[in-house]
Amino acid sequence: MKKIKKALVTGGAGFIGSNLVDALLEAGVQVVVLDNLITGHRSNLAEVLPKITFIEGDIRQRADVEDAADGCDVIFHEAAVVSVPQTVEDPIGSAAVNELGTLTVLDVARMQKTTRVVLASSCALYGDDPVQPKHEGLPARVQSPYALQKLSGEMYARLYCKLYGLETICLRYFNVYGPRQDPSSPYSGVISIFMDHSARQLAPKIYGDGQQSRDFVFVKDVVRANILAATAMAANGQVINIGTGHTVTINQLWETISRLFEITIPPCYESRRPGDIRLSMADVGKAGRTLGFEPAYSFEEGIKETFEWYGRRRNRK
Ligand code: UD2
Repeated sequence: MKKIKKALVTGGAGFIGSNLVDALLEAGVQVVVLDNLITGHRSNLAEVLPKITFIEGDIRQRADVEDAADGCDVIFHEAAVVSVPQTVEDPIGSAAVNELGTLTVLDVARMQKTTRVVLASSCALYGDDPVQPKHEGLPARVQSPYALQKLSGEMYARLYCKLYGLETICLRYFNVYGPRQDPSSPYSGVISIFMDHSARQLAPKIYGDGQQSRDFVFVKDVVRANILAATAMAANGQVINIGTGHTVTINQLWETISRLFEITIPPCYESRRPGDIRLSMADVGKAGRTLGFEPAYSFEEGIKETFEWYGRRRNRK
């Protein structure tokens, strides 16, 4: 595939989407953002607004997607209801976004002859499969509406690839963290919550014994994987894990973050979250083979950059 000329980022005012917008602009790509600003923030785009086309609209509205996708050769589909518990509370409302919204994006891409769609999927599909590391050949073990909705998006993507020749790639993100992750909800990513609590000198809650571990992948690596997925020939029609292949326990995470903030606050241990997964680690072999992707950020480097961003954010307030 040739260089990207014009790209649409759905959810471009969100955490991952806005980081992707920055990288696309740096690469000289013309960028359109479609975001309904329900969980995204205009402030995430403050510095780039004059350089992009921003459309406040919704992926559930076909006309909004048509308007935004006009003339784009690539669509990065990041817009979603991203909270697993929120999809448990509202399976129908979240399906309208995560399933029908995704289908609308794919269908508009088909009609407008967009070359390629890169979709954000999730390691949630693996559920509590005990196999480690998780590889793409494992069957889906759906434990939440969120996982089912992401699986449906993947299946539609593959179908559109086969039926209509639309190039599609699904990236299964592991636990993404970094600048602009919003810590404001109890279901926010654990790193954003721990950063926020440390900055305010508050004890964090650790659910369970803290020995559960996650494959934390830095947002700038996820962005790079997206750009590779948009351009790599071998990626068409594939589902690919995006993680690091390494894990960190939640106890280690708090130790690392509290050391950076130079605080010694013991965490409050609470009961394990229902359905919480014990160990989640990505097999990143396929990402290497098909995208030439390897994470550039070690956990320490990513955490340090995230820490610096939360510090700057606090000073701005
Ligand atoms: C992540 C994704 C989710 C889905 C899922 C797939 C995020 C924010 N969520 O959920 O979208 O893809 O993976 O399985 O990336 N924890 C604490 N204290 C806190 C918050 C969390 O101990 O204040 C623990 C939590 O119980 C869990 C771990 O930290 O064991 C990670 O929690 P999370 O909410 O960041 O992400 P996860 O893996 O539940």
